[in-house]
Amino acid sequence: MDDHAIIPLYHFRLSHYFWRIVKRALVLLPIAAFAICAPLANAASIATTVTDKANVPLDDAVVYVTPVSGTPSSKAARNAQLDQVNKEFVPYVMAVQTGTSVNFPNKDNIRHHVYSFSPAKTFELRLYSGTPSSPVIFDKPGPVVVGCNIHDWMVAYVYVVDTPYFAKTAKGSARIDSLPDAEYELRVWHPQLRGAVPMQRIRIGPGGAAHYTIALDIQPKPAVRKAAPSAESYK
Ligand SMILES: [Cu+2]
Repeated sequence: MDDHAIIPLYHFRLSHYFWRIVKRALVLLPIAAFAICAPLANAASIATTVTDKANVPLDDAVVYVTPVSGTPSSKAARNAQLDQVNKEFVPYVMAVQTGTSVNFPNKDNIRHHVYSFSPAKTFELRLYSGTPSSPVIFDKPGPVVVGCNIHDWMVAYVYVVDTPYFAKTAKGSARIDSLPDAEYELRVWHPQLRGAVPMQRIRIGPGGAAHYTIALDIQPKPAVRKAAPSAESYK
């Protein structure tokens, strides 16, 4: 054991109290000017930066917040699609709210056989072209690893969350808007995350805009996703 072992798996840093105050002042100025005709918007947003332990910004991290009490009043879109293009799933990671129907259109001119053995959703779409007539309904929260029986390298992740408030990082950044004032649990998941999903309680106030930096302990992404040339014969 080296002394890195005592560092927690993750840490959160509320880094911009200052900006929060400045932004609030900037937001309140025009609102104050128009207070007679417009009520104060009762929603806030959070911005996050997600990196690995070496501070490299990460793609494909799912950031989500769940109210500590009560049920969210809004709902995310209840339909989504996970394409197959050039013998890859697109996108590689997709976050959806519990109850979302997902279509799996095959945009290649060969057949795919899509399946998952994950506890959150076990399903199989047997060898098909085009779009299967019935979507797959993701009705339990958790990670769902999706594969193709024909093309072993094809992999995608559907991450199912019990909240409408989620976003996926691009170049380390993700932002969640329209958050009602409340106390939330902020979590971050990534396909290569080691160990448990980190969680931090946060408090969102009216018109607030907070920024969080999260460093995840992730393992290296599998290097090979494309097929070896010989696998091309399995068309
Ligand atoms: Cu396939």
